[in-house]
Amino acid sequence: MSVQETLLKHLGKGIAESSNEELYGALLQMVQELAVEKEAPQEKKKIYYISAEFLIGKLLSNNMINLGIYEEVREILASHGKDICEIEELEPEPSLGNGGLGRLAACFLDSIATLGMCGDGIGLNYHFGLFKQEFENGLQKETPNPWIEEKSWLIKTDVSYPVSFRGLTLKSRMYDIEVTGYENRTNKLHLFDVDSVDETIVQDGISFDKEDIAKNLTLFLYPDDSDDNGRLLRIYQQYFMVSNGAQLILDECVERGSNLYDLPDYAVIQINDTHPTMVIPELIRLLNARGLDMDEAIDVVSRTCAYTNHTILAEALEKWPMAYLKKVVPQLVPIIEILDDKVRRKYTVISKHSVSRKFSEEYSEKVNEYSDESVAIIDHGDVVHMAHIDIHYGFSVNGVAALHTEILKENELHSFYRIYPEKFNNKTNGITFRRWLLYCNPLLTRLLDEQIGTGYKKDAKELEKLLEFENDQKLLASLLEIKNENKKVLCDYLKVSQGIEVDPNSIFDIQIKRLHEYKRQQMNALYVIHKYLEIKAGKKPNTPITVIFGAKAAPAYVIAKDIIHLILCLQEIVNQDPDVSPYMKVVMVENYNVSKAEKLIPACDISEQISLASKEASGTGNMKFMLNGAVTLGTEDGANVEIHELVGDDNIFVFGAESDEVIKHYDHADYVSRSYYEKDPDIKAAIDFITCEKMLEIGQEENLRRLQNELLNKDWFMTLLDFKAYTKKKEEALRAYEDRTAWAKKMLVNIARAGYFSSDRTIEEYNRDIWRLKTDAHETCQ
Ligand code: 26R
Repeated sequence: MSVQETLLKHLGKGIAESSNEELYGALLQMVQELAVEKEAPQEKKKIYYISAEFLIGKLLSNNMINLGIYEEVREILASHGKDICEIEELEPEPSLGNGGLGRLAACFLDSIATLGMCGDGIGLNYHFGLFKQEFENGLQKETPNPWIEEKSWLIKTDVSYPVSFRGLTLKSRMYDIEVTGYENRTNKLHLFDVDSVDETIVQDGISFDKEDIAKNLTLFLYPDDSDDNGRLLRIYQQYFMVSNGAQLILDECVERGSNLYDLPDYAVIQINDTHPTMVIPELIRLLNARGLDMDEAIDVVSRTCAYTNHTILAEALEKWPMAYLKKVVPQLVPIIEILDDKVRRKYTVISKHSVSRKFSEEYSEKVNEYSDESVAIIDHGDVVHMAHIDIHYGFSVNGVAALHTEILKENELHSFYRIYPEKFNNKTNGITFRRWLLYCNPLLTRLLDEQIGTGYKKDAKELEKLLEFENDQKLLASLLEIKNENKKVLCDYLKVSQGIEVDPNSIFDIQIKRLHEYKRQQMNALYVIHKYLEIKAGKKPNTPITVIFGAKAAPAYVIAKDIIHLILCLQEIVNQDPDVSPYMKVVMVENYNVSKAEKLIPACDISEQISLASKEASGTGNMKFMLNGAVTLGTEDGANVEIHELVGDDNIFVFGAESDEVIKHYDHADYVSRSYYEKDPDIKAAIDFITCEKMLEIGQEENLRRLQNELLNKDWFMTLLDFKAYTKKKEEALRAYEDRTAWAKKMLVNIARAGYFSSDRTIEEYNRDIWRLKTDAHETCQ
């Protein structure tokens, strides 16, 4: 049956006569069917990517692209007067992740299927995704974000497992989402849920009764990477996820022929940060129950699990109080104690709080000193270090960018690196080009197709063919034209969605990511103030600039919310000021999410990647911008370092203290932000402005003063240290933009060198170094 016939079958009436809602429903069913047809046989060994977050975004267009029917469907609809973009808008976005970690997991599933590998995702079916953000009186307000509708991508299965907590056993329900590979097989994302979850217990905003586990277990995605709220519920969620995952994995492996002693030949489990770490003790428990003795179970699990670290921020490194684990999952406690005991037995214990400076014979040559308790699993008898379980009882530990992995080895996880150097490896992150180029930037995609052929879609390195055209005036002009078109589309969208008018001929400078002090949106905001004051004083830029932000703050993260308030106040002051608004506009995009990113990224000129060096593990937005022809303004942090190496000094704007210097400041505790304020009049003026009369007229004094104090007296992420270098570099970038041809060349080099950041490359490396699945010679089960 042709695509058109299938669509008509599902519609039951003519296309022109159907509403967009009806078309959406029919397309969803059709795509679902086509995806199922591409499910491939299970191979002997399989990768299970287990993650508390899968920020998959909308799936309709993505799946149609991967199934190779997008263009055809678009044309069929158009020939009946229907606009595919309007239909796409009807799909609710599944926001089952907070940010980079969740989006990375989604890109990885796409690449695993695209590379024809047998591998599924395992996670939770949150009924409400990350909260919806609304701005009210210049402040962030959080509201629930439902995404499950009658017609949805979720396929209800009859797979169910018992999961026991202290005094409570729940029966799970597995839902599946088809994961289509680009012109390749379909895999699955398994999302576990409980039937008893009750959406009606949500009252005003996003608050709900945290005690009633049967009703709230999978109600919400944990929205905080910063506070203590709902920590117990978080442990319930994590255990529910891993217990279901472990039971599913064991059942599947047995079905494929495993006798459990050979589990590592049948499964590899990639643990996405520490959120799924309890899968290790849970698997050990289950294997033990199925007849393996404790040592055998530990050995088997240790050869099956691999761990990825995504952050060095102390507050994000999970440590669960033993008391909490005893309260929620007492069955894991004796196992964790054994795991801890085994680690401790490798050392000579010299006091209650410190294990020896020396390893027992086995390790004494490798290690002769390390800091107290630094590698223990249970700290001071009452706190469990989740990452330590992963490192001791997994076979691989990886960071997500070259610099990040070096920092793990040399600083954060140094004692572990000395014990297990062979476990450490780097896997620089990547992004799926299907969503972040083919889908979101059709104009650029078409130009590339014409210019270098379509091979780059399967082999991203082929983008380098563009380099031959570095001096091709026609191509350079096309790149500028496409950027301009994309900017116009964004302008229309901003006008309609937020009523803000911006000039498509201005420079689009964009910073979109979660709001966090280390990412330093506050530094960008201080630049806006600085520029505002300059324009007021008569120093007008040649080309106007539009500074665009998009960010959600964790509901309990006070300073992050103050920074949003600052930006919203600046948006009002700058845009309303007739002296300034012709030269500069500020836009804070409401409810930044994957769909908004798809609209913003293709329209960007300058990509803001300004985290304090050493703090951003990798970043992936930086890669998306580069691929779409934006030029990075950034610090030597995370994957920016690799972007810099790939494009060379002329095609990136790098500034600021480097990670060594930053780490020294922390070690010596010698950074004093106030001294920068006192010695530099520009810094002083910008900081003072935060609480000037104009600001207090429209803003909340409490929020603005608190933020100003924070910057002056604490500034933990060294905003003022880098501020001067930042403004200087930004001016340089703005000047460079004036030479259009030279700028177009920078765009070209960025696009051409972005191939390295395809998640296909990342996944190939995971497979080569960690998973070791067969991809060509197919070894199927039984
Ligand atoms: C457990 C809870 C407190 C929590 C902590 C931290 C929940 C979520 C996080 C998010 C962290 C781990 C995260 O998203 N890290 C990001 O991972 C991306 C993918 O590797 C990186 O690109 C990005 O630099 C990093 O911040």
